[in-house]
Amino acid sequence: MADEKKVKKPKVADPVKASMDVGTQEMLARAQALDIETIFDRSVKMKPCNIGLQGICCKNCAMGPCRVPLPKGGIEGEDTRKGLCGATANTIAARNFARMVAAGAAAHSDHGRCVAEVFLSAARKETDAYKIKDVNKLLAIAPHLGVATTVEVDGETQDRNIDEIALEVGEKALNEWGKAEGELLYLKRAPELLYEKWKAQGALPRNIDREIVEIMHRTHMGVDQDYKNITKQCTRASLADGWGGSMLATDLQDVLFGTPYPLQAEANLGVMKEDHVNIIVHGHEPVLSEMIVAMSQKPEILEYAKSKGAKGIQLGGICCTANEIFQRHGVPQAGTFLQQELAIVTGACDAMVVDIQCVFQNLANVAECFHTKLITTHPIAKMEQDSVLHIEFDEHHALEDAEKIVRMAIDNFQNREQEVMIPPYKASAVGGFSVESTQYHLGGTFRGTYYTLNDNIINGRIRGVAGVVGCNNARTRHNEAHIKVVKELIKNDVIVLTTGCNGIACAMEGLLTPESAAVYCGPGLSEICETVGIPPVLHMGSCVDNSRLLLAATEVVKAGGLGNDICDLPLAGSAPEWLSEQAISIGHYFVSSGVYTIFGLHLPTSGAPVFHDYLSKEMENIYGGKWDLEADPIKHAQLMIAHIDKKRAALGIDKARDRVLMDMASRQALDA
Ligand code: XCC
Ligand code: SF4
Repeated sequence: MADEKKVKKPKVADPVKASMDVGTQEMLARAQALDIETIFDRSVKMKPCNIGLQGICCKNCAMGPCRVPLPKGGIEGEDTRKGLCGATANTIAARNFARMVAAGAAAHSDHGRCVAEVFLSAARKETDAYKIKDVNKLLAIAPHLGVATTVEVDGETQDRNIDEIALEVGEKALNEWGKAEGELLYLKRAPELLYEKWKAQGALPRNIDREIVEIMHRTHMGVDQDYKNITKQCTRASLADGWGGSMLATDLQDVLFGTPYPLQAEANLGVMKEDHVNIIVHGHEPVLSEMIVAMSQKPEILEYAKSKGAKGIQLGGICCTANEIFQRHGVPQAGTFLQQELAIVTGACDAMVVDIQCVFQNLANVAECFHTKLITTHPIAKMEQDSVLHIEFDEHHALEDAEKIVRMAIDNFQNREQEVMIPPYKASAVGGFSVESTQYHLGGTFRGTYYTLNDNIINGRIRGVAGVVGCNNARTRHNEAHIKVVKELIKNDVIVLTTGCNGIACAMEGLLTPESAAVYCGPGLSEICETVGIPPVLHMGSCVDNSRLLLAATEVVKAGGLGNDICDLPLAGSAPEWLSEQAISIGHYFVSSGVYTIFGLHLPTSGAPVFHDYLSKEMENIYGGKWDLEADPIKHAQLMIAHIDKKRAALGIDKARDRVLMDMASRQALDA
């Protein structure tokens, strides 16, 4: 018929190309069958802007956006590209990069501030919901904030009252965000040489907020137009994140909710249960999720769930909320960043509770296709869609808020309309490797230091240490680069410390189990894992917990025998599938702390080769760390290993490793 137009089928993603995870593929196929669009489909429909991707589009004033594309064959001779005001490609890319650092540092640090505020209410006893749980950790961090843990009474030294210490720690901590004078107190926790480098460069952060504000000022039209000077401010702001906002977040969370110790759980969408009320918590701040965990274990709440026909309540986490409650309570990880929509597509998600960061606005559209209640909880993170509920969470009535949310999920259990389809895949995972618990594991009860780890690095059983962290990115196959990079590293005897969505990806792949060592590791690392009983990939928490990696590296320096600074260590950092501005801030504080740091995909610096070279070559001469980029996961891991070997050679311990491998080979020959 004439008026019957041919309807073009919308372009959708190929599930197998979209993710390496079978459960994810199945859920994506289900979403497509139900005509529900997800991020995977949008990623094949919409191309990224190639100029923005290279970091060379400036929209910092109304005369722009000024775009300064890099010619295909690069630039020979003078680079004459300029914006209207004359800003060069280097200035434009550096300013954009700096604004990413500012946003990332702001996100982590504002999270930290929120925790500090809750901490202070707990110390002031204004809330019943939050208490000082880990007194040892409180006593351990107090001196770093200049808080005394003992008092003199009649010439005698006595232990100071815990409540008093907590109060002063809370006040001193909160002061770090906006104090008028001085420098961040935690900087002195770094190796002395590193601290001196920062000082000599004039890169010591003064307070957390100020460095972020200063980036916004400096990158305003017509202010800082020297990419090196802008980069220095990136260092200051990112250090205020890593050694400031993030580290305070980690520490205060540990004091309030407990320092993680190894425990076991499961990971992937298969942790959801058809006959249970499923509550998915997603976002970052454990302030909320801790209360939901506590509430969902209460006998009267479980009774209520049963009265509605459910067998119980199943919690699951997405993104860093998953990491937080996994490392402290063994709550299963339902999935990474890219699986958030798919948790709803199971049809079994009775409530998804979100707070801040990494939450897709499209969750609202997906939730509308099911019975799922989508609940925002944070005053700074709402959604425009009418279907989204907002239950504002406040530490002064936290338990009441959590109860309201959990009861709402339970009430919703009977409203499931669509057929439930939970992909039956999950893996077992061991997590909870804080700096403190790793110390215990590696050193034993009596030693309790990193000496044993150093020893095994020196004798070559462990070739080096890698921090592999960060997000998923819909522009690349879900989890594939994460897993390939990590497997290549452990195969080469490099022990991996993981956080963020990489941690969840590794959990889903079964790499967080001690048993995986025998399957995937080289002989040296496999031997260590077997002897100590640890997985080859140690889960150290969420994005803010990258601060644990900084402190672990510092402990290794202190334990001796591997140089005097973080940059001397056979250590490398990686974010194979990065996406967020937070990742740029993390990358930059790792680099500024002396770590060789490599990202996958692309970096928003490629359009300004001189600025890119400054980050990836010259920065090494200042702090000993540098940026690098490699999209191919195997080459990416090999670059990390090459850096580790370079450091081993500089330390004069490369020979030891040759011997170890020969020993292993001859032993295997004997066995055969
Ligand atoms: Fe977000 Fe922290 Fe990235 Fe995952 S990893 S996508 S920031 S949840 Ni930090
Ligand atoms: Fe263009 Fe300069 Fe304005 Fe940026 S600041 S948009 S380069 S005129």
